Amino acid sequence: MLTSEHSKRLASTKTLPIVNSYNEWDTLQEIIVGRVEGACVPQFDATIKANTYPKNWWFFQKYGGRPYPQELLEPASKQLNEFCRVLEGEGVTVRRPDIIDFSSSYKTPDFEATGLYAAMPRDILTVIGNEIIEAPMAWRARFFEYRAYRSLMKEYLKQGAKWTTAPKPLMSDELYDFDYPIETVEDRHELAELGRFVTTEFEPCFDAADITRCGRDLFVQRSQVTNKLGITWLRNHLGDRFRVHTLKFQDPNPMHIDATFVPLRPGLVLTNPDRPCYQIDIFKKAGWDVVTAVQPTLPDNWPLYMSSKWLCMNILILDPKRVIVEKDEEPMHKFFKNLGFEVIPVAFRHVYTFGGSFHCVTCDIRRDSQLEEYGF
Ligand code: DAV
Repeated sequence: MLTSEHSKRLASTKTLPIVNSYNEWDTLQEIIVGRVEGACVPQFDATIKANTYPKNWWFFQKYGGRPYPQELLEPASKQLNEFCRVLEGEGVTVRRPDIIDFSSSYKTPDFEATGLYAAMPRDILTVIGNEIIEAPMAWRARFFEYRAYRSLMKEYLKQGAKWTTAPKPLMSDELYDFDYPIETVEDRHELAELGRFVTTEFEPCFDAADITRCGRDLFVQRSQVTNKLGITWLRNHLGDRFRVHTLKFQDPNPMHIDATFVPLRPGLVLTNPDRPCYQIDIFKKAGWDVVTAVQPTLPDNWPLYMSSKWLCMNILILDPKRVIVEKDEEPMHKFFKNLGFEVIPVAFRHVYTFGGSFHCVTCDIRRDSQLEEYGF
């Protein structure tokens, strides 16, 4: 645990602004939970190929551009609703995006595509203090995803939030490496080591889920969907009040940091045993304890088209004592209890099939926190 010496209050807030969150662990008051209604399978292009495994390509080839099969949508929608009910029972205000038909096609001067979903608000939105930032995501299927959140954004704006949209990428062909070779995991390892990804540096792009927040210090990774220019935009935008650090992991296929590296509370970070962090000394020097996640329990035949079994790490922290963990990840329950957490189990595996778990499907709007620093 960190002592008060490591945790320095930088500002004090009496009444919390409507949008207010500086980290992943302070007491949660309001949250957006995504939805799968209207979801469309993305068309199979270079970016989808780079983030999925060959054994799943048939799914995108068969359904790309069409609504998700009903038999996948229904159980996921039920689990999301139950998750909302649990959050409300824990005293959290839950908001949902609008329902949009993501299968309608669109054409810009640079490309044509169909959409994806509003299931993963963590990918598109990040809250830093009282500012909510819409991320310039890299997938063409996500160009118009912001539309599902506009009702909420306008509402938060009227209640005093600072609302920012990062420069929208053109998503012209120059943003992508169409020759990115990805037939094998070895290819991917080699390319990731070289810092080569399916997105180029043509223009800034990032997914908000590649950022994790520890007060004044934000940690971001270069991934298949977040480029260096995107990180530069974020750093320049946030200015001197924040420090944006880039982390790199031994990961053949980085996309979103929240099943790789998860700060749990001041002085404690959860890491992925398959994806060691090259800069872990930043945390050790700051006096943080580093703990490694235990093995996931998801069966090999579970349909996971866009993510990995490490979704077991994609937990949601309600406050430094309470954490939501997937119901069947029993080794993780034990692990969190040993760390002093009360575990709230919620069944969520049908949502996994859409590519995320509790952290991915949410965007915390308000936590009872203020800007602090934690020893970095
Ligand atoms: O398996 O690392 C996790 C997050 C996807 N939104 C993975 C992906």
